[in-house]
Amino acid sequence: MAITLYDLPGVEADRRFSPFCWRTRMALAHKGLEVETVPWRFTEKDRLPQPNAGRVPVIVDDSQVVHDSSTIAEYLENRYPDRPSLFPSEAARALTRFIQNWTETVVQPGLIGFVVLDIHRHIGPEDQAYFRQSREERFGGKLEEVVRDRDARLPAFRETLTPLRRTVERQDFLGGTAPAYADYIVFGAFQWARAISDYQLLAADDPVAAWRGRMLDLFGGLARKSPAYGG
Ligand SMILES: N[C@@H](CCC(=O)N[C@@H](CS)C(=O)NCC(=O)O)C(=O)O
Repeated sequence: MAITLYDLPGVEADRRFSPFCWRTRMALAHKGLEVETVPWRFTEKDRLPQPNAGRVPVIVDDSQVVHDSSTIAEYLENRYPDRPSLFPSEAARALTRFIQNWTETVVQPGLIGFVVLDIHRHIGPEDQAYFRQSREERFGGKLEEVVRDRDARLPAFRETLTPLRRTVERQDFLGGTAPAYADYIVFGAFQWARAISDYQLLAADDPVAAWRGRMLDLFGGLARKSPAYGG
């Protein structure tokens, strides 16, 4: 039976943009597991299966409900040990935490400042007021103000990607010759931006863009085929 994934859509049900859900989506594909996705909007807290933390991803596998992308990755690894591994060694599993923390403290906070207004523009109208209010509280200002100087901030943002750039110009994936869960964590952030915004975050000749292209090609072009405004 297919695993059910609750996933965040834009105004169109098939535009999936959550960075955390993309981690799970890629992890399920890596394991070769069948998935049925359920579009879930920010304001539909009551529609999530229990237990949950009011956030997606949430998966249902048989009757087992698992939430939080990291917990889901661990669950899939333990439940399906004979499928391709998300963490090719114990060391990889430990080092993936560093990648996750870097993504969540540097990459994602950097990215949101470029795309937050586009998210507001492209989510369902029923979610717009909630999104604006919750994010303006978080940023302490209007979404329009948050993105206003984004062109000026772009060089500094690109500079923060140096550790990733210096890695993927020497090897195809963070996992080495093959992708691993660490790649899906970082890729989720870029796919988030790409799905919901046409803002060009990466220069065409950036090795990070080449790596992102390799990620887009995985699993028969799973992410590339998904609706996106970005290239
Ligand atoms: N730590 C969680 C974070 C999940 C998360 O923040 N998801 C966002 C979507 S990208 C969400 O559901 N937000 C609900 C809200 O803001 O109300 C994970 O790794 O799964």
